[in-house]
Parts: sequence; C-alpha cells; structure tokens
Amino acid sequence: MSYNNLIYTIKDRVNTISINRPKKLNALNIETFSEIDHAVKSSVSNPEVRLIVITGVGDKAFVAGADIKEFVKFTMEEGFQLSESGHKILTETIENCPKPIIAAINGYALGGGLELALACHLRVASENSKMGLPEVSLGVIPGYGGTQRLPQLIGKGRALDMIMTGKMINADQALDYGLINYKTTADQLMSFTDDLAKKILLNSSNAIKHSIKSINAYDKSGVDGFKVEMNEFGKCFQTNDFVKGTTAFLNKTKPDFN
Ligand code: DAK
Repeated sequence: MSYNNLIYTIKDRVNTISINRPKKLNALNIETFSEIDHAVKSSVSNPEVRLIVITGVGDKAFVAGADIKEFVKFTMEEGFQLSESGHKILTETIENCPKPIIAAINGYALGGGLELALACHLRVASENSKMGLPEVSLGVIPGYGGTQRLPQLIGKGRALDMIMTGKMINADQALDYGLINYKTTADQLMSFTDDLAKKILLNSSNAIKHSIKSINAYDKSGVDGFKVEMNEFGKCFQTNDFVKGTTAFLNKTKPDFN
C-alpha cells in the first residue's frame, strides 16, 4: 500500500510509520489522519507486525499540529464532526490498538501532534523536542483528546497550566512531568526506540494485548478497571504464550514468543 503523506516500513516485526509532510512540519491534514488510521489498522491485521512506531520525517517536527489551513473556515458542525472522527482514530485505532505503539518524537509535537503522541502507548522524545497544546492561541481548545489525556498523564494542575498558557515545554520538562517515557539525543532517537521495541518484543504479544486493554480501563468513568483486569487475566490462561512462558520458567530457559 502506498500513501501520499506517509512512509511505511516493516523491519524485524516493527512497522515504522513516518508522517511525511516535512515542508509543513508534518501538520496533520484530514488525508494524513485517515492514512494513519489505515496504516495502523493494516499493521493490526498483518501477522508480520508486532509493534508500531510513529514518527515524523525531517529533523524539525514530529507533527506541528492539525493543519490550520484546513480547519480555518470550519463551521461549528464541521468542527464537531472533525473532532468526532479524530477521536475515533485516536481512541479506537491508536489508544486501543492491541499492538504496542511508540511515538518517536523528533522535534515539535504541538496541538493535534501532541494529542497523537498522547494516544500512543509510549513516548520517546529527542532532546530538541518541543511539546505543547497551543490551541487557545487560535481560539479553539484541544479537540483530539488533549483535555482528557494530558491531565491523566501529568496531572490536572500541570495540564491546566500547559493548556491555558499554550506554552511549549522541552524534553527535560516533559520527562520530569511524565509526559514522555524517555529522552534521547536526536541522533539516537530511532536506535533507542528500536532497542525499546526489541525489549517489548521479547515478551508475549498476547499478554501485552491484554495488558493494554486492562490499563486503558484505568480511570475510565463507568468502567470497573479491576473487573476488566480479571477478565483479561483469565483470557491469558491456556494460550500458547502462557504455556511457552510458564514451561520456559519451569525449565529455567527463556521463552521464545516468536
Ligand atoms: N498547520 C499548517 N501549516 C503549518 C502548521 C500547522 N499546524 N505548522 C507549521 N506549518 C507550516 C507553516 O505554515 C510553514 O508553511 P509555509 O509558510 O512554508 O508554506 C511551514 O509549516 C514551516 O513553518 P514555519 O515557517 O512557521 O516554521 P518555524 O520554524 O518558523 O516555526 C512553529 C515552527 C512550529 C513554531 C510554527 O510553525 C508554528 O507555530 N506552527 C503552528 C503550531 C500550532 O499552533 N499548532 C497547533 C495547531 S492547533 C479540531 C481538532 C483539533 C485541532 C483543531 C481543531 N477540530 C475538531 C475542529 C487541533 C488544533 C491544533 O493542532
């Protein structure tokens, strides 16, 4: 499959999806967003892929936001529809993806770009990265889940500060806030992300799938996360991976989950 705005490579069971609009700092237009949706869904159905990395082409930006030119003339109705379809992609396709997704943040991650990174399961950022939700400076609010996922990750006070000031924070501060999991040099971003992927891939992808589902139930209104955990825990029993993992432990060897 070829895309207009993405580069898509599969190597060693990792699908790296690179957003490829560097002249526009990888701003997310509607077409790019729907291509990301398609690329992630194809990875889910492709047995050769066990983990997904999302990054941006170039050394300046991961994604500098939703494409401002595209939504500038939107009506309330169109704004709502855009937000609704964006939510579907970020929640159903990305956050609830059964395969782990790492955002490799290589520069600006602003507005919709940071919201995309927030929906991913892990975030690694290069030291030159700048992250923020500057929507209020444009007269809108974060419309792709930023008002919900940012406080979940860094706390309400910090989220209010970032959203009301619209300020950008650097990778050190993002690490301190818990907004990113790891910080690297710009040169090492992709090799570090690769190593992280390899560590994850040593484990059972089936168990990881059930972990993602349980963790996503955390702090969801109307959802009993403990109940979800019990169900997902039960589903791991009698699976090939469970047999492999426990047999290897009892035989004092390492399991091979490939
Ligand atoms: N959209 C469109 N084009 C963008 C862009 C963006 N978000 N960010 C950068 N570009 C384009 C610039 O227009 C410029 O294009 P040309 O003029 O060369 O054609 C090119 O990328 C290079 O940008 P700059 O020349 O500005 O580069 P600098 O290094 O000087 O500055 C910057 C880098 C990141 C500080 C600056 O580009 C910037 O401030 N960009 C905008 C950042 C921003 O405000 N992003 C958040 C957008 S708000 C919604 C749902 C979600 C959202 C909105 C609505 N609904 C449901 C309706 C989300 C909103 C956002 O994401």
